[in-house]
Amino acid sequence: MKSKEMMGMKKMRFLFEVLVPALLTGMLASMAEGRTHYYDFVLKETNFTRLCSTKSMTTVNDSFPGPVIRIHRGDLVYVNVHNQDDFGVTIHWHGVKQTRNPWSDGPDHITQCRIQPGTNFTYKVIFGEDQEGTLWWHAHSDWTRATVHGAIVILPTQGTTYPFPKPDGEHLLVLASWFAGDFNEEYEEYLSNQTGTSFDDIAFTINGEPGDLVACGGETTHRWLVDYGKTYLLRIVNVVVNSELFFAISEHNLTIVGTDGTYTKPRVTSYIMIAPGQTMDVLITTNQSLGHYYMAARQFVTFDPSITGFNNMTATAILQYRGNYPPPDVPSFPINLPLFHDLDSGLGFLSLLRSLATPEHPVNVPLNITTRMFVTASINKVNYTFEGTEVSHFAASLNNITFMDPTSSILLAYYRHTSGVYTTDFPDYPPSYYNFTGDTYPPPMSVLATKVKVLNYNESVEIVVQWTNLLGQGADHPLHLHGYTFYVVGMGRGNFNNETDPKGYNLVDPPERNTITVPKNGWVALRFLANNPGTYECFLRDHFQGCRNLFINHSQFFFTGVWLWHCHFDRHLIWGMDTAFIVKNGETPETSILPPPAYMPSCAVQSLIRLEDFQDSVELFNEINVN
Ligand SMILES: *[C@@H]1O[C@H](CO)[C@@H](O)[C@H](O)[C@H]1NC(C)=O
Ligand SMILES: *[C@@H]1O[C@H](CO)[C@@H](O)[C@H](O)[C@H]1NC(C)=O
Ligand SMILES: *[C@@H]1O[C@H](CO)[C@@H](O)[C@H](O)[C@H]1NC(C)=O
Ligand SMILES: *[C@@H]1O[C@H](CO)[C@@H](O)[C@H](O)[C@H]1NC(C)=O
Ligand SMILES: *[C@@H]1O[C@H](CO)[C@@H](O)[C@H](O)[C@H]1NC(C)=O
Ligand SMILES: *[C@@H]1O[C@H](CO)[C@@H](O)[C@H](O)[C@H]1NC(C)=O
Ligand SMILES: *[C@@H]1O[C@H](CO)[C@@H](O)[C@H](O)[C@H]1NC(C)=O
Ligand SMILES: *[C@@H]1O[C@H](CO)[C@@H](O)[C@H](O)[C@H]1NC(C)=O
Ligand SMILES: *[C@@H]1O[C@H](CO)[C@@H](O)[C@H](O)[C@H]1NC(C)=O
Ligand SMILES: *[C@@H]1O[C@H](CO)[C@@H](O)[C@H](O)[C@H]1NC(C)=O
Ligand SMILES: *[C@@H]1O[C@H](CO)[C@@H](O)[C@H](O)[C@H]1NC(C)=O
Ligand SMILES: *[C@H]1O[C@H](CO)[C@@H](O)[C@H](O)[C@H]1NC(C)=O
Ligand SMILES: [Cu+2]
Repeated sequence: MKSKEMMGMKKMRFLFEVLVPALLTGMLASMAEGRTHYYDFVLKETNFTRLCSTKSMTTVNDSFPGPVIRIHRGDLVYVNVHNQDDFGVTIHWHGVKQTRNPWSDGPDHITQCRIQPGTNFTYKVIFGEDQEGTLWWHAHSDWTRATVHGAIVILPTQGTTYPFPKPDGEHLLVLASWFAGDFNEEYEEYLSNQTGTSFDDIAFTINGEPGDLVACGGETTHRWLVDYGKTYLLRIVNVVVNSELFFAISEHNLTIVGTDGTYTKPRVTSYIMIAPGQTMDVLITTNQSLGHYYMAARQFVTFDPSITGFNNMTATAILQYRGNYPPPDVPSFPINLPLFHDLDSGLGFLSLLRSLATPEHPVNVPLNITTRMFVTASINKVNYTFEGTEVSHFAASLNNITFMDPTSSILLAYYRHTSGVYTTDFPDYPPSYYNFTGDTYPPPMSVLATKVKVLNYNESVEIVVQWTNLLGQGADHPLHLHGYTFYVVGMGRGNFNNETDPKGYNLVDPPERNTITVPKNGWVALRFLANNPGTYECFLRDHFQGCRNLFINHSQFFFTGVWLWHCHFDRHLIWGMDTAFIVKNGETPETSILPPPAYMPSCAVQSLIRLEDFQDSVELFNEINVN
């Protein structure tokens, strides 16, 4: 019997149980979480003409650089990646913290298998609450990132503003590599060459164009039109594959206000040094005579050029004032752009930066360190047996461990002949201490292994990374950490002294980065709080063994992310200068990894795996991740 009363009660209950909470969460969500954006990325081959020749290359939506993701702080992003190319790819959201969500972090075979040709996969891109400024996205499989990349702009939360006077306009510059031939062919060739000297960027580009100073460059040089008497926010991203760059604008100083999606104290400089993986937000005031001014980028070379050679090409774009004036024959060139081998300008620039450290943009430097690591970063050699013959090969290492990765490593051939299983004993200290920056050193042979480091939730971590001169061949190493930003509390030349150097740490306003250069002949000290869980466990319907074994031998499994830590020179990455952090879950659901998405790309070539079919796996996943 339906009485009026009951109907009324039902209505009330509906109101209170459904509508009111829905309204409330709706309101809260719109206040706290911002908007949700959906992007479609279509990955396919397109012809591009540069340096007098045409080649086909893979880009997103036919654009080089690719589309910009433009959001406000606190927004959520979904990117549906449609792979219409003929090889598999993954996409990484560089610098995005992906809070509790390593599922969408992207590195090939570390957090996912590739999105296979003809399939699509949707990434959920979760930014850290405090991230604001400029980041970027790129492919994270092979070296496809050379052409598959784009910027991410994070504007202040709706209703708030920048920690500096609102700029009159803004502009984006993506500094990239240009390779001569077919990318994949070159990569294969590189893998097969035992020296690894054959494959490097042959030119650099600014917003896709190498500029006036190269053959066939002039017509399409990137131009930025500005008005006199304004202040612009310029967002600069270095997506180059194997080089750090100096960048300057003729007769215009740059005021640095942000790096890697965080704000810095304003610093006036006539040039910047920017490593692959880094972003920099700078203000420029257009108060010079009406005219054309070059914006120029050239390589900062820290390796021995007699061994590897180097790309001495300078990429240019033009800053052009609007107005009526006779155009100059040639724009003026930035005389402050440092020369290729200027180590002092490189290191000097790094020590310039400070966090903003205001109540709105605070620093939270861990002070009570619970995990300490001292890690050497080296170029060295490894020997392994390939088809019965002992082969000696260039490699790179962290604490003398050359990370074996089943796909991106040059050691693939070796790997296929072993049953590698990852172990959690990545060493906290190097096996021996010597004069790291000296001219004599121990045998430059590292150990091939897949070792990762385990951190408990909320551990306060300090890592000092020491550059070494093994083989007499070290360059800078721009190390990038996934899932986190860290504070750069110290940096110096020579060997790190663990008694005196910590006394000089900046624990007040150290810069916050996701990528930092370990300087040639020097060291760098980093700190972060391990509060973003990422576990490395793989699981199969009825198997649970080491992931590496599974990867090689089985097609149907999935695993979630550890946070990769690696050199952002891809040449060093494929030589094994990487490891990963497992960060365990905290004790509550809010401090644990998010549940897996409904689909992940399958490691079998054909298709996606429907994770929901693996009920027992999900249970296993939950079990594994309790601690
Ligand atoms: C990329 O191209 C697809 C297909 O043309 C389009 O639907 C999509 O909106 C484009 N994405 C971006 C970010 O421009
Ligand atoms: C790309 O250029 C090559 C020659 O360089 C040509 O054979 C091919 O048809 C072009 N492809 C497209 C899609 O235009
Ligand atoms: C693939 O794209 C379609 C729409 O284009 C979407 O409905 C589907 O969810 C996508 N699949 C995955 C796994 O992201
Ligand atoms: C750039 O800054 C330096 C140091 O502050 C100053 O001496 C110089 O005049 C500035 N140049 C321009 C073009 O503003
Ligand atoms: C141009 O602006 C910069 C930054 O505000 C300032 O330091 C400089 O003195 C100005 N130069 C001229 C010529 O007005
Ligand atoms: C760049 O290097 C090439 C080859 O070593 C050399 O011929 C050329 O003069 C160099 N150019 C500049 C600007 O240094
Ligand atoms: C530092 O951390 C350790 C381990 O978590 C704890 O026992 C100690 O009380 C902490 N010290 C301070 C000063 O917070
Ligand atoms: C490594 O292999 C080379 C030959 O490729 C050999 O000369 C050298 O002695 C080997 N080193 C070690 C430590 O096995
Ligand atoms: C380490 O080697 C460098 C370069 O040869 C030298 O200048 C320095 O004095 C050495 N340090 C020590 C402690 O021997
Ligand atoms: C690295 O390990 C190898 C093999 O154990 C050893 O021969 C070598 O001396 C170690 N290198 C350093 C720098 O400790
Ligand atoms: C400090 O450095 C010395 C070598 O300079 C090393 O022997 C010692 O183990 C280090 N101590 C710690 C706590 O890392
Ligand atoms: C690298 O190896 C390829 C063969 O795979 C060869 O054609 C090429 O000349 C080699 N390049 C160098 C620089 O050794
Ligand atoms: Cu490196």
